[in-house]
Parts: sequence; structure tokens; C-alpha cells
Amino acid sequence: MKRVITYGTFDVLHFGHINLLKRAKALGDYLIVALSSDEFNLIKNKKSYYTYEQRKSILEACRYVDLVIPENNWEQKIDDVKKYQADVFVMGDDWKGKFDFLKDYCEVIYLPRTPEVSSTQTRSYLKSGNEGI
Ligand code: C2G
Repeated sequence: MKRVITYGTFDVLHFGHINLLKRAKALGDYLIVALSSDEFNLIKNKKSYYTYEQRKSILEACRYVDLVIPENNWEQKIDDVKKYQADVFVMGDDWKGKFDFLKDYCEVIYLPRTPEVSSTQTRSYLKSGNEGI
């Protein structure tokens, strides 16, 4: 059983996220998503539209996701890799190189981001009132 782990806020879930989760799952048999808590989002200077519980329930409905755990800080990744026996750590390549310290514990893979889509973009589009068109 090859176990994959990834981290993120996954707010306003979009096809860029799904593309990442799909490719991450394809790297093993079991995908763990460490989902940023609302408190950690503040540390990341990210204000998410949906709460942690709402984002968690949306992710748990995704066919590629097997387990959602909370991401509360920057420091928990090594402990998580050990605790959940992750064989592969995956992130989008906007993080390329940032988590190479995990190479001592598991495979580290950065996948190309999906261009032209982001939660921020979606949110501002909806806010702009175009949604009626
Ligand atoms: N992503 C992607 N393509 C996009 C948008 C996001 O591949 N168009 C990927 C990101 O690279 C990341 C994952 O989807 O791997 C989740 O994206 P975010 O929710 O924006 O995650 P982030 O805020 O970068 O949190 O400790 C790590 C952090 O928690 C990562």
C-alpha cells in the first residue's frame, strides 16, 4: 500500500485542485490530504471563503481523497510523514524546492500547477456580479 500525502487550503475547490489530487492519487494507492485549518490560514495570510469543516466535507466527497487531516502549522510535515507512513509527498510546483527536507523521509514530488485557475480568481469573478450572465 503506497501512501501519498499532500497539503493545502483547497478553498472553493476547482479543477486545478482536482487535477493535483488526481495526479497525487495516481502516484500510490492511498491519498492523505493535510487541510489547512482556519487558524493556519491566518498564518499563511490566506482568508478562505469556506471554513475548515466545510472544506473538509467537500474534499472527503472527492474520489481521489482517502483521508483528510488538519494542517495546523509549518512544522508538522516530518511528524505527519512518519505518523501516516507516507511514501510520497506531493505539492504543486509553486512550492518547488520548499519541502526538499522531506527527502530524508519520503519521495518528494512537485507537480505542474494547472494554469488559469485559482480560488482567488473564482471568488473575485463571483463578487463582480457577472454570475448572472
Ligand atoms: N494547485 C494547482 N493548480 C492550481 C491551484 C492550486 O496545482 N491552479 C495546487 C497547489 O500547488 C497545491 C494544492 O493545489 O499543491 C492546494 O493549493 P492551495 O490550497 O492554494 O494550497 P496552499 O495554500 O499553497 O497550501 O503546507 C503547504 C501549504 O498548506 C500549501
